[in-house]
Amino acid sequence: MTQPQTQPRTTAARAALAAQTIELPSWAFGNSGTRFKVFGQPGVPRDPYEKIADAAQVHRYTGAAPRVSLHIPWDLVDDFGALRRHAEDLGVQLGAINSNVFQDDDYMLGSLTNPDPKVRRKAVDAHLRCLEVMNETGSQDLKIWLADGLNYPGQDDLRSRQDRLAEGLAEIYAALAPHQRIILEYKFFEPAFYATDVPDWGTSLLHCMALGEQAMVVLDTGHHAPGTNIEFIVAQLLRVGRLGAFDFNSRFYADDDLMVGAADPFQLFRIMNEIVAAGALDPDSGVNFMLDQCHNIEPKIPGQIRSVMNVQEATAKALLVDRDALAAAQRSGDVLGAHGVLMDAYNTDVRSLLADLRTEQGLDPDPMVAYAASGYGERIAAERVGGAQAGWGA
Ligand code: AOS
Ligand code: ZN
Ligand code: ZN
Repeated sequence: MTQPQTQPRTTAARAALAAQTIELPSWAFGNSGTRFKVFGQPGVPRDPYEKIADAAQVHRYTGAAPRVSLHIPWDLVDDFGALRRHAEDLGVQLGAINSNVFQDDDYMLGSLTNPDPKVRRKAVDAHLRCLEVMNETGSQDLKIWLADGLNYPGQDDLRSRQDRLAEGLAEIYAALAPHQRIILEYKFFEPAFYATDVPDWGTSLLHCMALGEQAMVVLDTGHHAPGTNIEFIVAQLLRVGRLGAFDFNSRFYADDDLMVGAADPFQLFRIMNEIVAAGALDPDSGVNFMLDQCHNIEPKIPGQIRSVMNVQEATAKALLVDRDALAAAQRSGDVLGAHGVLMDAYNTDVRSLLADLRTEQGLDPDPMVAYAASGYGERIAAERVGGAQAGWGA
């Protein structure tokens, strides 16, 4: 329902949406798949330079995706300064650096938690190398996701692994520059199936608190048991100032990494509602809104454009919540009234608001149509032969 008193809220929403940024994953642009099959697509990038060029297309048509996360070593190049300049020439910046300590045979029994001190040394060194890369790329966030865990009870000592993890993280943390952060991701299962070493937000938070102010939790929306109330975790981490970033995606069963907002747009709205309510949408709030997705069967650049739009739509609805009416209804114990305020915002069609905003920003109101009309997809399909795999199923 559009009423005259919604006008100031709409104006404020437009300003907040204009300032919102979403970081893209370099691995979304490479070929990906499941353990059953990786489907190659025509025109996929052959190197990190081409991944950045594709990411820049997403920014070009949405105006909301000015950073690209890298994965080391998937995105290793000889000269990160040159990669940074390449990104800047295309109007984007290099974002979080993701460490990869899960693809060497040495890491079969874990990386920072491995019982063998030599392997732990190698894992810490891999992170120190990531910090060197960050100094060249200008990145602020070192994102750590560990595949560490156990498949069988008794396989290793649960508590000793936490001690080793704390020790490794502390050495990496000590090497951070003052403007840099460790952002520690949790995942409740996979690839380990009995016990994961950082399985939940509590474990991540405990390690971050032991490390210091520059360590924050990453919340990957796909990394929870079915039915988990993710917005509660968001609210809780915001309360203590430790929500460092999101890895946005959708899951139907497990860590499916499908497009954000596809499986449960209402959940995404509820998450963004907590963000808006806490003032954490502000670019200075320290929350990095990232995508962590792969596009196995759909075209990748449009898949990323659609995802950015999905985040924008959920954010717009969260910004339209009538906070005064909600607070009043909550105070007076008006259960259905309070719920109704939230649902009114969720049920608002925000597509024309976002289209108008894009026009105001000099963009095409429909990024999907504009990208399709640009001919970029056909051009890369013709020019690029032998595109690279994303690196892993992501
Ligand atoms: C793995 O499941 C995590 O979501 C990681 O954040 C991420 O997908 C990986 O580092 C990308 O390869
Ligand atoms: Zn993730
Ligand atoms: Zn994941």
